Amino acid sequence: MIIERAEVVVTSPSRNFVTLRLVTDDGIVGLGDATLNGRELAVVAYLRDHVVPLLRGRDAHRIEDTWQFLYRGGYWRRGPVTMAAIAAVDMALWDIKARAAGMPLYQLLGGASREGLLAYGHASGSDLSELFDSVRAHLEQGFRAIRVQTGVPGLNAIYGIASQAAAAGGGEERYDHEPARRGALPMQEDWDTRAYLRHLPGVFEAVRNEFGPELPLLHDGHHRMTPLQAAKLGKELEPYDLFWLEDCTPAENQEALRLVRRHTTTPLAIGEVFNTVWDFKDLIREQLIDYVRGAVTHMGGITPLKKTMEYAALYQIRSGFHGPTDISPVGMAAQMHLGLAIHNFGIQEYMKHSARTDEVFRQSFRWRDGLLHPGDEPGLGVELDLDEAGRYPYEQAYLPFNRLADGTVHDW
Ligand code: KDG
Ligand code: MG
Repeated sequence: MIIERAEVVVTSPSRNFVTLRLVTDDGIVGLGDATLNGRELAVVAYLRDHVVPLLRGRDAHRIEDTWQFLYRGGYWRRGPVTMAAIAAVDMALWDIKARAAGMPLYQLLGGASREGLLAYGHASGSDLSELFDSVRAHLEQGFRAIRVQTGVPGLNAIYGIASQAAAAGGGEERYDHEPARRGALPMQEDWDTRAYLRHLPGVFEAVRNEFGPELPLLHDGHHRMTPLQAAKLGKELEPYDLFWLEDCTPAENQEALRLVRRHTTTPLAIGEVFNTVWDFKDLIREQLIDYVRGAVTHMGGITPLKKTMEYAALYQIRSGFHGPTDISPVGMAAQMHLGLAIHNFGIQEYMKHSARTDEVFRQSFRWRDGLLHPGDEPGLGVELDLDEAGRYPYEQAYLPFNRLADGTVHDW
């Protein structure tokens, strides 16, 4: 089975998505997600100029060989642009192989290890009453695990608060609180870690008092604390029994997690900006994390993320694949199949895509009783409607950035 055609489709139904579409000589179509939020066109160029010409004429069945060829053959390894491009090829080839076999992909990955995937949703509010409403709304939608983010007194706009992002969207269709805003320049947000640290433990105390001890609660620190600050927060959150504290420190300095670990038993999740197993290697071996946050789309595809999870399984470390709306329906489907198949699945982040996105990408996944299931259509279970996709051309969009009160740029 030969790859006859390869094309890169850019579409922006509510937000930008980059999709690789491979067609084989017997007419099977495979899809791969290559979306890199805020830097989408760099991956488009990488794919169009450097990868598509290498794919035509290759045997579509040789997934491992093609992955190694693109990774090692490029000489310049790793990095988000390269790995998102390779991820799209890998996903599309798994899609093709599973369609050719007439099976949903999870069957080829070993079959289902569970009925469905526990998923967490994003509750947020600028104050406690808004936050409680948001938690209740998520419970009504069936979520059995909830991420909690709140506004911080004195800060106007911070990561993860839906109402602020919706307001900043200027009345455009709201598709959850996607932070990348359309426009020629990024938005500025503000930050003060001491104010955040004073505020957050009280928020979790209030949420526990209101919603009880059972509900799994998560929180994203979004790379903004120093190691000592993260250690202090982890310790102070212990009474509220978090499912995880995510990205407590910037991921580049992995030694920071040794210090955090020495001071707290709050479980740690990290790695949404990681690109390869090498980024996770030491953290896994030293048991400095509890959850692997990699996304199929940014880790080079299903092939390497499956290997990473097999390595993590040796240390009882589980998956928590990154699943915001910037992972396209194709990328989400790929990680749902993987999550269903592996033994050490932990939880799946799930932000619903917009109705417009769902018209462009027709999907077969199910959402029932707080569990996701990728469905039983052959392949990934996603069809890309090219006519619909063509109605939404690319629009420039940037993620925001942070400044402290004195004007210093800070991690966002
Ligand atoms: O593109 C950036 C988003 O993917 C990121 O801000 C979302 O941190 C995130 C999360 O945990 O979903
Ligand atoms: Mg995150």
